[in-house]
Amino acid sequence: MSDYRDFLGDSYNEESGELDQRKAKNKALNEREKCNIIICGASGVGKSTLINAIFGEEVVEAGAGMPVTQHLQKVTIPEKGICLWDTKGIEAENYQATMASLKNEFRQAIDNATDDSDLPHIGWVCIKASSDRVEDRDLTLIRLLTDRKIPAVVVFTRVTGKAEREFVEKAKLIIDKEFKDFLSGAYVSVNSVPYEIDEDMVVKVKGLELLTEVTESRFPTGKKSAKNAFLKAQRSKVEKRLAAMKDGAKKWVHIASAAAGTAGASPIPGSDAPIIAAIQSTMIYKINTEFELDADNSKMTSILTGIMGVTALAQVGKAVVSNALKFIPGAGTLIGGAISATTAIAITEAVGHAYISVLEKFYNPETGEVIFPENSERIISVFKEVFSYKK
Ligand SMILES: Nc1nc2c(ncn2[C@@H]2O[C@H](COP(=O)(O)OP(=O)(O)OP(=O)(O)O)[C@@H](O)[C@H]2O)c(=O)[nH]1
Ligand SMILES: [Mg+2]
Repeated sequence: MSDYRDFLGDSYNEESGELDQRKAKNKALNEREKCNIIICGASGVGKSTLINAIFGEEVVEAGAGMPVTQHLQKVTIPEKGICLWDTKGIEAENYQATMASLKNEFRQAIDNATDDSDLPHIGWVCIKASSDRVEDRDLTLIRLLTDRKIPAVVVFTRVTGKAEREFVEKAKLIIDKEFKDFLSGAYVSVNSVPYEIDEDMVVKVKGLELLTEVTESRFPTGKKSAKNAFLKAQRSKVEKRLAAMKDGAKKWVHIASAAAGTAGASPIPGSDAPIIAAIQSTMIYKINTEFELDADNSKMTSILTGIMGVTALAQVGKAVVSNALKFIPGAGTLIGGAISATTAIAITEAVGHAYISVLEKFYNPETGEVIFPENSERIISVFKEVFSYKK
């Protein structure tokens, strides 16, 4: 069980009783579960389009692109907990030299990794279904992953019609000759953007949900947190996304409650309340992070203050609210006196679960996003409805 000091880190100043929101937010981002995905494929096969289709429009542009090397680019998106490795410049001409240098760069990137968080957890190898044949370079790319035992999914892109589907069937047979055991049927056909054949004939987007499902099934048992990070980040299966976000949030509620228990159990000069409020506020930042919600500081201040206001009475049970009522900037309004470990745990759990329900209420299943209303009062009033704490 972690001590409340570990949980708060340096975001909380015990002397002043202040919580640094920016630090709390960054700590939450840093401690988020993470997933690294390598997306391999020749130039123009639709890697970027696929990434945007799965993770949301803005991803490729939004990520801080770091051209690590000539043929590998790493795009890290902290708020989504993902890092995408994208292969670059794999053209038909001079492909032998290109592949040789990609292999080299890949080996270096892997050798330089200090731990698992620097390694690709899963790989997508993209092959354009409107190609004439499976190219050597495609097989080489799959081999790059198999050599490193990186679980892979072969993604056929631009599957828009019969000819493409026929290509896919033939390609699978060829690829299976070498990789059947390794891939065990992990082939997915997608059309990442609507394809207009004619004004009145459009091939819809398809295959994205299946790609998410197959990808999910490819994570080894030991890579649970990478899998969770992937499920939270993707937007093709919003119900899975919501479930993964809720699971992640619940884990933090559990950890925060235990931390609040350690605060309740420690002799703290003055009052426990500011620390418990700081723990609960930190927990709320963690939950926001799990839900990919980035509300600005002033909004979060009013939400946190509102929540602490609702729970202030609960924090001291039915006792008279002491006149030592203290306002902690960014942490909320609280009361003097000691709080027992049991009470601290129970209230923190109640606050956490209620806040998760609030986010769920504002979750839009169409877009997979939480959208808070302008008016924070509405958020607080939903919180009041769902908060239940019985002494
Ligand atoms: N219809 C259809 N078009 C696609 C699909 N994927 C990609 N495209 C189109 O193909 C073109 C190239 O796609 P990109 O996503 O830029 O390809 P890329 O693999 O990222 O290319 P590089 O970054 O240059 O290596 C774009 O015009 C896309 O709109 C698909 O699944 N269906
Ligand atoms: Mg691209």
